[in-house]
Amino acid sequence: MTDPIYPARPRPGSIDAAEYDRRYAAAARDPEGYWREAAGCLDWARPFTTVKDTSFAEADFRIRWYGDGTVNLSANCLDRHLATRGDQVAIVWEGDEPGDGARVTYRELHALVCRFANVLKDHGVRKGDRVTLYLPMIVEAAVAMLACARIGAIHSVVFGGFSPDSLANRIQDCDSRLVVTADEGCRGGKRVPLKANVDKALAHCPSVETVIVVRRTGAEVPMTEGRDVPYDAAMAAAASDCAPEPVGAEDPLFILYTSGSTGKPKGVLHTTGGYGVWAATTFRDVFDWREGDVFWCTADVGWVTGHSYVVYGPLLNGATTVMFDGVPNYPDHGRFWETIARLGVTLFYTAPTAIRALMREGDSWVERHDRSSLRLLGSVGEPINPEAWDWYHRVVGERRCPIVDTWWQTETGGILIAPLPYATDLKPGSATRPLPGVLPQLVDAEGRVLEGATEGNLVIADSWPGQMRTVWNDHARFFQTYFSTYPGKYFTGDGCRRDADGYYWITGRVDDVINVSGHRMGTAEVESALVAHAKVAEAAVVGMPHEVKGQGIYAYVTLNAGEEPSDGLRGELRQWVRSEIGPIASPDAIQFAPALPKTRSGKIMRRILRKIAEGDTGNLGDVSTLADPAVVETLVRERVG
Ligand code: 6R9
Repeated sequence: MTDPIYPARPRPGSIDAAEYDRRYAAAARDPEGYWREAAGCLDWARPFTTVKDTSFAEADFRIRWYGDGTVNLSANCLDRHLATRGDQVAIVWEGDEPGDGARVTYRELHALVCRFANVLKDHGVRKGDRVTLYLPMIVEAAVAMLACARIGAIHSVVFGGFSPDSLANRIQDCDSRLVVTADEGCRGGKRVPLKANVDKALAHCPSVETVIVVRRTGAEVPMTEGRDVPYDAAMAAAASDCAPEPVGAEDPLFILYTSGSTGKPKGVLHTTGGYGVWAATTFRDVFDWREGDVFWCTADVGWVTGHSYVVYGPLLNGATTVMFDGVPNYPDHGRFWETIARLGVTLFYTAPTAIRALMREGDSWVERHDRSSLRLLGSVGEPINPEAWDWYHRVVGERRCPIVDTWWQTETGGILIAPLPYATDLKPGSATRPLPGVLPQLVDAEGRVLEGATEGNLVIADSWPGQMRTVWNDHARFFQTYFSTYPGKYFTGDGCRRDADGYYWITGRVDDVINVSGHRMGTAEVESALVAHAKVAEAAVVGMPHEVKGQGIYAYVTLNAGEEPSDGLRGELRQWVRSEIGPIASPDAIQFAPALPKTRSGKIMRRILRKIAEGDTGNLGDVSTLADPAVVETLVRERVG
C-alpha cells in the first residue's frame, strides 16, 4: 500500500524543495558555517567567535554553542523591534469568554517587561536565580518570562493544571525564591484556584520569600503579610526602564519539568543563545512566517510548545502571537474556528487530541465560521492519525492549507522533524523530513544503524543549537538518560519508521512514558501516586489506546489485605491521583488486580499488562518466565473497558 501524497505547492519567497536540499546539504557539510550564519537571526550584544563545541562521547561530553557570545533574548524579543514595529500588536490575548481579550503592542509589552524586571530586582532576584511561574494564559505570563530573561533570572513555568504537591516538588527542586501566580484561572467557564494551590504548596517550600499575585478574576484571596504582593501595586511602584543584562550564550534561560520513564519529573535546562537561534529560525521557516501574519499556537506556556511557539519564536521574529486562555469546546465546539475568523488568524498550530475531539462533533461547527484567513495548519504533541490529518486538511483548511506535522520534544527546544510548507510533499501521518542541521538515525536494540526503509529507535547523531544542556541539579542523569543507551548519540525515547522516500513516521514512545492528550506522563509517577494511597499495596500503570486522547491511562491496582474493591474506591483513587499530580494524570481505567504478573526475580511484566490493557489478549507471548502464570488468566478475565 502506498501512502497518499499531497505535493508541495511552491510560494514566491518561500523555501522551495531545491532550497531545502541545498540547506540540508550545507548544514551537514559545514555545521560551523551554517550555524554561524543562522545565528544572524539574533542581535548579539557581544559577537561569538566559536560556534559549535559539542561531543556526545562520555570522555569529553559537552554541548556548547556560541559559547563566548552574549545575547539577551528579552532585548531580542522587544527592544530591537521598537524602531520598526513599536505600534504593531505583539500579543493578542484571547480570554476564556469569546471576545474577552486585549491587544498589546511591542512598545507596550516592552514597557511592561521593563517594569516587571524591576519588580523582580526590587524583590532581590538576581541573575541565575530561579523564578517559578504558575499562571493562566495571560499576558502577564509572557511578561514574567521575558522579565526573567531580561535580568538573566531562570524561569520555571509550572502548568496551572498541576496540583499543589506537583508545584511544591518543582519549586523545591530548583530552589525558587519567588513565585508569580494569579488569584484564579478561568478554563471552560470554571475557576482554577491558583493562589490557593500556591498557598498549599508553599507550606513545604521554605526557599520562597515572595509571591506576586496577578489579578485575573478579582476573587478575594488571602494574602500572607510580608510574603504576598499584588502585581498591580508592585508594577506601579517599580521604575519603568531597565537595561537588559548581558547574558552569556550558555547561561540558563529556563527550566521546564518534564516526565521521564523513571523517577520524578526532571528539570530540562535550556540556555540562551542556541535556544534563541533554534526558536527563531524554526518558527520563521516551518511556519513560513511573513509580515502581517497572525500566528496562533493553542498550547499553554506550561509546556515547551508554549515557550517556543507562543512566546520566544514569534516575538524573536517580531510576529503577532495569540495567547489563548480558554479551551477548544467552550462555549461550544466552534470556539477555535470562531476565534480564527474574529482575529484573522493566518497560521494555526494545535494538537491532534484537540483535532480528534472536534472532528467527532461534526463538520458544521467548523463550516459555520469563515476560515479564509488561514494559510497554514500545524500539528504537534503526538502522532496525528491519517483520518484526523485528512479532516484537518479538508474541512478546516479547505484543502488550501499545507499541514506541518512537527516532531520535537521538551528536550530538543524546538522542531526537529517537519515539512517546510512550500517545499515538502506531504504524507498524512508523517512528520516528513529533518530540518537542516538535524541528523536523525534509526538504530536497533544493539545500537546498529539501520539504513533505508526500516523501523527502529530514533536517535540524533549530532548536536543542534536548541538542544537541552542538562537536567537541573543532575548532570549525571542527563548523560545517563539520553546518551548512554546508544553511546555517542542522543536517544529520543521514540520509535520510528522511515519509508523509501526517507520520510519519518513516529510510532510513539518506546520507554515507560505515555502521551495523554499530547501531555507526557511517566507511568512511574502515576504508580507512585497510587501507592501513596493508604489502601493500595501495589500499582502498575500502562498506556492504552484512546480515541480522543491518543493514549489513556490504564492502572492495575492491588489493594492491601482486608480492603475490598468497589466502584466507590475506583472513584476515590481517581480523585486521589488528580489531587496528587493533577487532572491530566487521572486514570481512565482502574483494574483491581489480586496480583500482578511478575518474573521470578520480581520484575513486573509490563509487556503483558500493556497487551491486556490494549485488549490484545489473544497473543500474550511467552508467559513461561512468570512466577505464577495463573495471575494472567485472572487479569484477562477481569479486564475493564
Ligand atoms: C513538543 C512536545 C515529546 C514527545 C515525543 C513524541 C511526541 C511530539 C510529535 C510526537 C509524533 C509528532 N510527539 N510531537 N509524536 N508526531 N509531531 O510535544 O514535547 O511534551 O516533551 O513531548 O511527544 O513521543 O517524544 P513533549
